Amino acid sequence: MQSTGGAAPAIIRRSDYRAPDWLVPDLALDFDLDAAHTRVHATLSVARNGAHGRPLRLDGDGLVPLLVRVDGQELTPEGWSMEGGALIIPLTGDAHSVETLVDIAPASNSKLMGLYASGGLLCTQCEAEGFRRITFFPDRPDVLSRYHVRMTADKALYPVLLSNGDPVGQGEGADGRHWAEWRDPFPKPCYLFALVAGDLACNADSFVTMSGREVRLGIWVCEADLPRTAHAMKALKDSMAWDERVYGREYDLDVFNIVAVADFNFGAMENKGLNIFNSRYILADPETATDMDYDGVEGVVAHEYFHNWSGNRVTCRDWFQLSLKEGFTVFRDQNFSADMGSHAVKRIEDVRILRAAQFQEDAGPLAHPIRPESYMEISNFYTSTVYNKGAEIIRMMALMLGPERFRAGADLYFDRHDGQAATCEDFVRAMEEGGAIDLTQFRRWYEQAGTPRVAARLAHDPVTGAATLTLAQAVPPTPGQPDKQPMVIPLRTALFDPATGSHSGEQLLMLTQAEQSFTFEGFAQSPLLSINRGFSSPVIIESERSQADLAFLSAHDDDPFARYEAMQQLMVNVLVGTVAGQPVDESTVIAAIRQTATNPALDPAFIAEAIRLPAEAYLGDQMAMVDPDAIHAARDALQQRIGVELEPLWRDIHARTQANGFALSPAAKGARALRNVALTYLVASGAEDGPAIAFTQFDRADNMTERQSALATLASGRSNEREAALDIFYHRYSDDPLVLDKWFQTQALAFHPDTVDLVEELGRHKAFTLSNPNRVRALYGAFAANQWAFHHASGKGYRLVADCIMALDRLNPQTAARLAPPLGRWKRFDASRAAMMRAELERILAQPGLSKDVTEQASKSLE
Ligand code: 0A1
Ligand code: ZN
Repeated sequence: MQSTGGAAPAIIRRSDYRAPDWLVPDLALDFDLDAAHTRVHATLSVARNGAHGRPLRLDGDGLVPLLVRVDGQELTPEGWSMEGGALIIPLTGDAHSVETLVDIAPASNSKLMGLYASGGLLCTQCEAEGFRRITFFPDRPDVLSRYHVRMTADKALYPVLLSNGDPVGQGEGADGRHWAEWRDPFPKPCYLFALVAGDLACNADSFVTMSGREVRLGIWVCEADLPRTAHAMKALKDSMAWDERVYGREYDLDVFNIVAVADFNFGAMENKGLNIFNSRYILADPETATDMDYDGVEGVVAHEYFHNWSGNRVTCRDWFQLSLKEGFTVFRDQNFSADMGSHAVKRIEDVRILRAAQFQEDAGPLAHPIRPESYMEISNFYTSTVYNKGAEIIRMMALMLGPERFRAGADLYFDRHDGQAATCEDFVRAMEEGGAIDLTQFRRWYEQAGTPRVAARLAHDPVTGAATLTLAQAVPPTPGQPDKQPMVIPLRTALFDPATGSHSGEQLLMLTQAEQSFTFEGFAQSPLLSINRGFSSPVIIESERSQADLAFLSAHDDDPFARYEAMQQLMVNVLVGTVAGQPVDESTVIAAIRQTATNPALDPAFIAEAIRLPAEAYLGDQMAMVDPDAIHAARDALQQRIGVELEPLWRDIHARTQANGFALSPAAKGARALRNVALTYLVASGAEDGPAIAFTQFDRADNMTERQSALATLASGRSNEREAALDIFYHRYSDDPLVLDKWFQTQALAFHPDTVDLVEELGRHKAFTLSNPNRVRALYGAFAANQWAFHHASGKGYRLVADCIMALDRLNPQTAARLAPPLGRWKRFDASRAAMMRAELERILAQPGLSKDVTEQASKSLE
């Protein structure tokens, strides 16, 4: 356990970066694998980096050196020392061979960092600082080594032995053991090291690269899961082709392997040539995976594959540069998924995620720039800010440069820094030089946290026909950053002339000052403002547009995102008005929904996004003080009203979108999405046959998308069908962990007055376990995102999540820490709730032996 021993954990600062004292050009690792005791013999060729007299310092976490040798000579205990967990060896020359031997215990590694057991497999997770739990090494991303790995293991238990790079040998040993050797010719930081040993079956395929090399592809899973790997394999091949076509980047080894494991802290990991995945992002078939799951598989397979260039060939100098690889790679996977499906719908989904996770983070105590200045525990910085806001920053550069110049910048970046550990600054400079642009002021996006707010005011002069748009930006204060400088905010903008119902061309307005005005000529009547089209900048736009104007844009804007946004804003205005006790006009919203839902020119997938009510948490974000009960009541009432007023439409859509057989085409997915929204409204209408219709959909569905959404609809109600469906679902899928996660998650997300008690009960269910991160997230992660239930006035929701964090911290601090942020939003709630949330954070911090992961999140959350 990472006990803090009472002392405050050390703070690591970006400004303290120093080049490594020693480099390790070559590393040989010899693993004698066994779940209870694995011996790791490491041979490092070390080279002094520059003229200095400092000793070799090898990071270690929980390791005991059983042997230390320098140039073949065993050192006596006086020849080395330990400092914290690190091994310190004074060395006289400039180059030496250093050997260490340690004994580790994968089976009792519950943190899932380093070498651990999952099911019958042995596998590794090294990013960010897990390699030091395997062997003594300078565990930092700017030390790049060529790896030669040998593994020996029991052949019956572990018939398959995989590591990075290409296989170079294998053979039989004594006592039923066998061995394999792998060599990775590309120097890499140790966070990209991986090995897997186990009884795995392979979906084998191949890909011919643009230069004509054949790459052997393997997706390794347990035998029974093989039929569920086809979608991941297709995604991998599509990604390989896409990176060649769009970025000119080719795969570089003869082998590319992916392994799926059940117990994993994050989504997946881009280890060189051996990606290791959370099984939820590999396995998919119509019976067990929703359309969202299929898209998740495609996106994450692509993300990890794209890291081969943006992350592996060019890696990060230090962990403050994390967004260098993550922001860029998210941007790349978002564009890939858009190209594979619908650009409009993908953009809407990505913005929904950004607003739900990143805007909340940026508005709270854990706000940080995409390139943080300091941390206690780097695992806490795999955040939506680093990933999703990081992607938005790259997207803005791509927009300002245009496709050709952006590609020139990317080419320069990859070519110039291939084989190096680079910085965000290196990336920006490559864009400046390759794309011929000055990004001096734009760099503030790397430095300043907080979501900028842009107030937009349009004034019209009927005499001259001029319309003047005044934009004023403000970046709110965030922890450690009270005062902010103006950002560069590119805003795709169009002005609709009410006389013609159209605009005369979109413009890219560059807002660079605190306040700026732009004038447009030729409007007899005051135009309508369509701004931040395509969500061109990650900002909040504040513009006073009437419901009538929004309704017009929701029906006529030719930018699909702006059209969606107009529709959402219409709904937000009604709901926020209702919560504030103001008189509201629901009829405009209902008419706009009818118009959108019946427009034959629109993609059903887009319609489904546009007509769905905004989430309760998003509504909370629009208010200075969140009243979860009032928000729930208002949203519920509007949903019912829409259900009642348009009931025939919902019945019609629900019947019309019934498919004859399952397909994964965009059209079929769109139809299912729309069908599920129609079902939600139909049941919300209170129609007597609503629950029966939902139950029939649940029962007859030939795919998980329809089955789960019918279950979710029933779970938020009080019908007899509710209990029946939950029971049937549980028994049908009790052997499938990924589907059982859905059973927990659906109940934790339900809009039901008893959700908090139900979650407490589910925490004691025999299928619940703290040892599987997916299960924990399915229950407690989902629950904490259910605003109405989590913020139950009794404070019980806070206690449940705090109890879970404290219990989980003893096993898996990384996953425990990721549950803490919802408790840190106390400033946005009434005094009673805020006090209870703070009390839970204090209770967590008082727990003896708390990890630095949870200590950092909980202590910052109290500030
Ligand atoms: N680099 C991975 C994310 C990742 C980070 C840490 C992990 O350790 C628990 C695992 C995965 C990615 O961006 O996909
Ligand atoms: Zn990544």
